[in-house]
Amino acid sequence: GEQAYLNLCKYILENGTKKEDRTNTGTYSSFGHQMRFDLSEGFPLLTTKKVPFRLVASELLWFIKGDTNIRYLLQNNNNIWNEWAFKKWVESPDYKGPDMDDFGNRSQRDPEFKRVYREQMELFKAKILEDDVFAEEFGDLGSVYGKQWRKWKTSQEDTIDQLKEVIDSIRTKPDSRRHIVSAWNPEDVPAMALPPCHTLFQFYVADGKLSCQLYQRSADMFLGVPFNIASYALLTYLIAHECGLQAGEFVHTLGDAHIYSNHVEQVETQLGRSLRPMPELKINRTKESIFDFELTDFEITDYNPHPAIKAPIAV
Ligand code: THF
Repeated sequence: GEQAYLNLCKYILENGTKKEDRTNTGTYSSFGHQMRFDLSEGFPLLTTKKVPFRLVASELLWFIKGDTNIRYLLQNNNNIWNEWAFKKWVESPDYKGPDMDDFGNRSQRDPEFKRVYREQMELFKAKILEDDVFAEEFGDLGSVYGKQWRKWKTSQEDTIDQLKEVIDSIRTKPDSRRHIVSAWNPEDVPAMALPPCHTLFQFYVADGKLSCQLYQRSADMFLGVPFNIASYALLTYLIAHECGLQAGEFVHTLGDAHIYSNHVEQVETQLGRSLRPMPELKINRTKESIFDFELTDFEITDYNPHPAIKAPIAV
């Protein structure tokens, strides 16, 4: 549960190796860890800081739809993937605005640059929302989760709907050891801005309960992981609902588990807080298929977390 998350953060701060990374932010890093969350005890939304469930849910619905364009996220006031699309835009020959090279790091060091960056980002967001042609070209993140889950490209010019197939296999062959969805497509990886962090997940059915294990190759412990836990927990609840099962466990296995050097203070603040009772997830039981759910079909109740803690995202 949440204690396992806090213990791992503490472990990484105390024992992690200082390691440089792609984003030039610097991290404390440790390889190969596992956390378990019993979904029958409640919904694993962290209570030691406020995690915005609305953003977790709209991102998951975006994946489930097979959508890879940030327009849907922006329409739902969700900004968590903006930097990736923005990066493609400012690196394209069509972009004629002020230089945005290395905007993630520079906006943290230079307040004047941050102002210009924010301005450009607002213009970009407005254009994605208003201009269909622009959105088509610059809002699309390419072969990210939605694509690999729903429209995996085969060598026969065909596509595979891994999500639909895994749900069918859970229903018809619950004992199978092949309930797997892979987001890692080696052919696509070299061309991707951000190869999938959630590499592969597997479902498991026993005693009428559905469990899920995720292998995450790279885990941003402070910003990403709380989202990832809630996201896969929600996915497991939804698939369990569709298959007439109870939710069992979410097992979270991590490769490179890291804390960015500019998140250390935030993590220390969080480690000083005490756990509160886990919230509950209510879902609209009149809907059956996970492909029919909308944001208004979910509700989190009894959630009384400690306040949110702000931190910059590494791009
Ligand atoms: N890049 C990095 N560096 N870390 C990641 O975890 C990550 N993701 C996704 C893609 N690239 C990544 C994006 N997921 C937030 C949370 C999850 C994200 C991106 C950003 C974030 O900033 N959360 C804030 C709230 C933001 C808000 O209110 O708008 C928070 O406090 O939780 C790996 O999945």
